[in-house]
Parts: sequence; structure tokens; C-alpha cells
Amino acid sequence: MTDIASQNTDDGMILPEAFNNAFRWMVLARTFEEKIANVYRAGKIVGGVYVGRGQEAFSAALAVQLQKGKDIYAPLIRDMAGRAAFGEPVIDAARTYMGSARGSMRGRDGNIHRGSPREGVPAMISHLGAMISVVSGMLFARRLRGELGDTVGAACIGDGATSTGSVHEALNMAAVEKLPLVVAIANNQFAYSTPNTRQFACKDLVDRAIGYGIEGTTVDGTDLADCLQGFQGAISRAKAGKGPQLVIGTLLRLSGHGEHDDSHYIPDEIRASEIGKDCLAVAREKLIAEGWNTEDDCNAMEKQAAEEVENAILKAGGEQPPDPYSHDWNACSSERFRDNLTDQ
Ligand SMILES: Cc1ncc(C[n+]2csc(CCOP(=O)(O)OP(=O)(O)O)c2C)c(N)n1
Repeated sequence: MTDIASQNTDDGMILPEAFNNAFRWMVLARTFEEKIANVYRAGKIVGGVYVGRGQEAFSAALAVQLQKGKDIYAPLIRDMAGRAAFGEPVIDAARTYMGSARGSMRGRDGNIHRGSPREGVPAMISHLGAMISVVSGMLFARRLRGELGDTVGAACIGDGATSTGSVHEALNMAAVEKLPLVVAIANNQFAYSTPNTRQFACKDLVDRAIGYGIEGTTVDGTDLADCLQGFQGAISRAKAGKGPQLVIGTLLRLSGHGEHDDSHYIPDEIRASEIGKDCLAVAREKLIAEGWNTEDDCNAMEKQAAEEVENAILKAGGEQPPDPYSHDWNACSSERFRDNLTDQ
């Protein structure tokens, strides 16, 4: 690796360092999700599997710049990379998918609703924008208690969610209260099978920011460096009291909505266009071309991720599901929160 300290950006982020860090989580997420999709196809997972293929750069770029134990992070179904970057152990994800009673949701909730509120990760309510209000409420509560400091809260949504009333209400209130909120909008061009053209009439979703009286920026979601810089600016501005920040990532979902969906409705021209590029392959190529890491190191990272994922899935798959006759089936994250349960 080259001397990374000499390549700071204007905002003080050490780009090669942040890039390597985010790349590591992108590799882990892709490896995990490919494995879990296989396990799903083998009929060994109850419920659906939704992956973030093609969105890992945008997802990780935000979460690597948040501080666990201090900031708030509300990931959605395509944020395995961000979850990992924010500190979620792979075993937690594996246990949730495999229905282990030792998982963070005690084996009783859908694969995507896991969370750990005590660690600043509220459990997802809906993919369609509900979490912006939740994060805003958490920030507001901290402000009322005098505990806000330079905390930032981040909520992730997709392009389809921006058409819902809950997103409008939440953004409006957060703007009025000037909350230190970053809203990451992954514009993957489709809300399930509904294309952008049937979703909104503005040219770019960033235009919405003007109407709310907040700031917004658009980044190339296939380019990790652009994502890192876009989020870095947004987080700094939110912390500096400039109110909510929208960050829109332009990219393509390189999978179906879920693994049950073959995404036949995505036209070949879009797949072959610039936004159809695979952010992971692009990032790997850049890492090596810039001399920020070596091919051998990248191979080693991938090998390590494969081993970690394999072990986690084997371990979780061998654990017992909850017993419906003796377990308390109350809401899972609150039980974990109440009893301060930890997993081995
Ligand atoms: C309130 C509500 N309505 C509908 C759904 C079903 N649903 C889940 S995801 C989704 C599409 C979301 O599209 P988008 O926001 O673009 O996110 P993406 O799936 O592309 O990441 C829909 C309609 C839901 N979960 N909640």
C-alpha cells in the first residue's frame, strides 16, 4: 500500500484508508449475501431473502463514517454492507436468517428486521420510509435531554419510499427542527418493478431538497470514492448545525427485489449502461490501480470473508430455533433491550 496520509481530501478524510475500510465490508456483505441466497434457494430459509447487490458502495460509504456507540444508524434491507461497517457481527445476521433462537431477533422475526437499539441501530419497521421519523425522534429525544452533542443520525431509504407520505412528513419535521439527520436515498431505478418514470416527475430526487429547505447532493453510487466524499460532506454539514442532508446515490439494483424475483423487467440497456456497473468490481479495480492495496491483499480479504461467512452460517444453522411452546414471543428487540441480552 502507498503512503495514505498524503492523500487526504479537502474535508480531512483519508480517502485510501476509508476506501480500504469500506471495501472490506463490501466484500463481506457480497460474500454473505451470495451464500445466504444459495441457502435460500436450497429451501433452508424461512421467509424471503433481499440483497444489496450493486448497492454495497453506497451503503458502506455512509456507515464507515458513523461512530458506533454514538451515532444512530437505521439500515434497510439492502444495507448488509452498512450493517457490517457499523459493527454488526456476521453471526448476528447468520442467526437471523437461519432462525436461530440465539440471534438478535431470537429467531422470531423476518430476516431484515433485526436491530440493536442499545447500539444505535433501531430495528426496521418498514422499508418504505418509516425509519426517518424513528431516527428523527431519537435525535430529538437526545436534544431534549441535552445529550445530542455532535451526534448524527442516518436513515436509509430507496427511490420508491420517496413517494410515500411518511417520508414527506418526516423530512418536513426534521427540516423544521434542523435535526442532524442524513437521509441516504439509494436510487436503484426500480421500486420492486416500478421504474423511476412512474415514481416521480422531478428530474433528480435531489430537487426535492429545495422544497424542504434542506441541502442535498447526488453521488455516483457505483463509485465508492464519490460515495465516501458525498457522505463525508453531508455528515459534516449535519454536525455543523446545517440541518438534514439528502444524499442520493444513483445506481442499479443488480438483483431482483428479493431472491424470489428474477428482475426480468429491468431493460438490458440499463444493465449495460454506466449505472449498471458493479460497484464492488469497480472499487477493487480502483484500489489496485491507485496502489492503495495489492491484488494479493484483495484476494486475502475475499478468502477471509468466505471463511467467516461459511463458519457463521454453519454455526447458526446448527443452532436450535425458538420453541413455540415455551418461549416468550413478545417483540424481540424490546426483549433484547429490556434484558440486555448478549450473544456468544
Ligand atoms: C408501507 C409499505 N407499503 C408497501 C410495502 C411493500 N414494499 C416493500 S419494499 C417495496 C418497494 C421499495 O422500493 P424502494 O423504496 O425503491 O426500495 P428498493 O426495494 O428499491 O431498495 C414495497 C412496495 C411495505 N413494505 N411497506
